[in-house]
Amino acid sequence: MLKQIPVDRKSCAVLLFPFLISIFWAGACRANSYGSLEQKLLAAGFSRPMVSGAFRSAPPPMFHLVCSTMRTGGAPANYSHFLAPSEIAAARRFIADHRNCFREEKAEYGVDPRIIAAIMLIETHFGSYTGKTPILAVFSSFALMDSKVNRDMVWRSISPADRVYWGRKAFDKKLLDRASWGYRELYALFTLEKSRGMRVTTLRGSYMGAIGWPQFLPSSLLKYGVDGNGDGRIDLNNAADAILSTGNYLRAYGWCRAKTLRQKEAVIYNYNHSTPYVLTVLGIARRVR
Ligand SMILES: [Ca+2]
Repeated sequence: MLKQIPVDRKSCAVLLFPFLISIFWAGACRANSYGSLEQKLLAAGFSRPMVSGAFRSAPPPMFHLVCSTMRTGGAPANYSHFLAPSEIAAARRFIADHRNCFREEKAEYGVDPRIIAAIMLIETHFGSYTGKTPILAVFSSFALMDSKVNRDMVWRSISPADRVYWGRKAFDKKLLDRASWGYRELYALFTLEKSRGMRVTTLRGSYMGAIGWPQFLPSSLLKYGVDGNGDGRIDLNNAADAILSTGNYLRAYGWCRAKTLRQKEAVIYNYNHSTPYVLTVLGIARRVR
């Protein structure tokens, strides 16, 4: 009997830990509303009904997401499974199924269809998984890191090993950079609603706020989004819009001027700052005839 006591305590601790963490975050989120962001967006010229309406239905800040991006020591990204013959065949089919769109894209933007198909294969498997995270909450959670109180909460929630890795100064700098990034994307999101009539509150995407088949950030959607199917709206969950928008993006970053392999790698690197990603995109393109 006596020997069982520590075991029971351990079990209780294991069961209680997630519960206590959820209580902590719930309390933290209640203490940090979106009020400061709403004021900032109002001062930037967005209307009160638009701003208040968007945040009224927004989920609470997702500070656990911010914490997860500060974790260190994970395995590097591995894209090699996208070079499997079944994946190459899927890319080939995608190009064939949308040949008219790709013809239009090639004429307008000049980007190799195999590169666009490779990107959409890696990003979302041609729209199979575009993400279900409410992106308004994603960008807002990062934007709220401009407050020391919020950074303190994240600091206390990361592991001791991660605190040693970052050090408080570098940790603050990283989160302040992410706060600027978050607000920039939030601003783009509200601009999309204002100028294109898109409902920011309903947009969902990846855990880092990327949207649609090609996983554009709102600022990229604003700059490079194209209405490919001519229905009067830009929807990156539509194949034609996604293909032409990606072509427009890559052309803007210099695809047509890129002659050497090194130059082409540099263009794709702008899409995702990862060398394994770039090499996989080019590897898929080489294998798709
Ligand atoms: Ca469209």
